[in-house]
Amino acid sequence: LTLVENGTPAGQSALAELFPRTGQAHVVGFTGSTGAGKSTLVNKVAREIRDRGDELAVIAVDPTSPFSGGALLGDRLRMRELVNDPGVFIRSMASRGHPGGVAHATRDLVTVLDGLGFPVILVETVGAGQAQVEVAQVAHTVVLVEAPGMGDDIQALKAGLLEIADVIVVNKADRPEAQQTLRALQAARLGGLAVEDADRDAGEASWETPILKASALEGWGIDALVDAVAAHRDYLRASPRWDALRTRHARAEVEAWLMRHLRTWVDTQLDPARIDAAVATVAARDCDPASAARDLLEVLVHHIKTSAEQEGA
Ligand SMILES: Nc1nc2c(ncn2[C@@H]2O[C@H](COP(=O)(O)OP(=O)(O)O)[C@@H](O)[C@H]2O)c(=O)[nH]1
Ligand SMILES: [Mg+2]
Repeated sequence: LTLVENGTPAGQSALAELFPRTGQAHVVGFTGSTGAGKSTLVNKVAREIRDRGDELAVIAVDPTSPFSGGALLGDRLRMRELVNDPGVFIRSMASRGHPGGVAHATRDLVTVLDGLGFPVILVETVGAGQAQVEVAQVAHTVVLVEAPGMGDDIQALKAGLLEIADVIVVNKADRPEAQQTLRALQAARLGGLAVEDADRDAGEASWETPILKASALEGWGIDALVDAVAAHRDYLRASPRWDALRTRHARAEVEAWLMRHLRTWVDTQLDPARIDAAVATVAARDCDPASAARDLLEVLVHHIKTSAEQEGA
């Protein structure tokens, strides 16, 4: 996993070897703001899935920001109930410093765990920015975790998270303010925001995103949440959506790798002196940046072409 996460050649060949065995796992992403209770909830959900008899893996992406340096340890502590269970595999992952970005690294870890035969993989995203939305590129089922008292305008509305949510859960429902959050979310759904049927074929059953209540702290509502996640998986599998998701995920993966290979080419095949020279012409206003970059690209393509010809000769 470390070799894969760091994008090493050994990791890449492991991925290639495992890939044919993947595509079986149900990948469930948990997204939502920091502090909503994702880690606590994922822990309880993992416990419940285990109690129902499935083995599972958990990937927790934690902020590496110096302002929240304790997060990794905190999440590990919360996971404590699970770590002694050999049927559960838990992997914490840094949210920064991956060659292809955090979404890419997450997907690669999912590939490994899927290839190793875990039937369920839970992914907890870092609760900020783009990473919250990107989980939809790897998960079959996206659980949006909301919590009361995080401002009465629903944060997720702004972040575009309601559109990607397959299941919404208002966590911390032990607090009375949860009722208000629930109503706000229901109103947003009535507005049509969370009903996923835009690209649905006529006659195909639609999925109405359920809005649930739970208290991860007190341990209730978990059962219904796991039921909803399983129902969504069954819905996907019974419709062409499972295959459509597979294609969508495959496209995202191929595109991500394409960009990554390009990046590697730029880093290894372009003479840094040439880049410096291009930068100098742009700084001196002798050339505009887009044209300078296009010229470099032509040099790169030419270089790759000639080295391929040399190899062929
Ligand atoms: N009252 C209440 N607090 C909770 C609940 N779930 C989590 N918390 C608390 O909320 C804080 C943040 O939880 P955490 O799981 O780290 O949130 P994350 O940042 O989304 O992973 C912790 O202090 C938890 O104990 C809940 O259901 N009710
Ligand atoms: Mg967390």
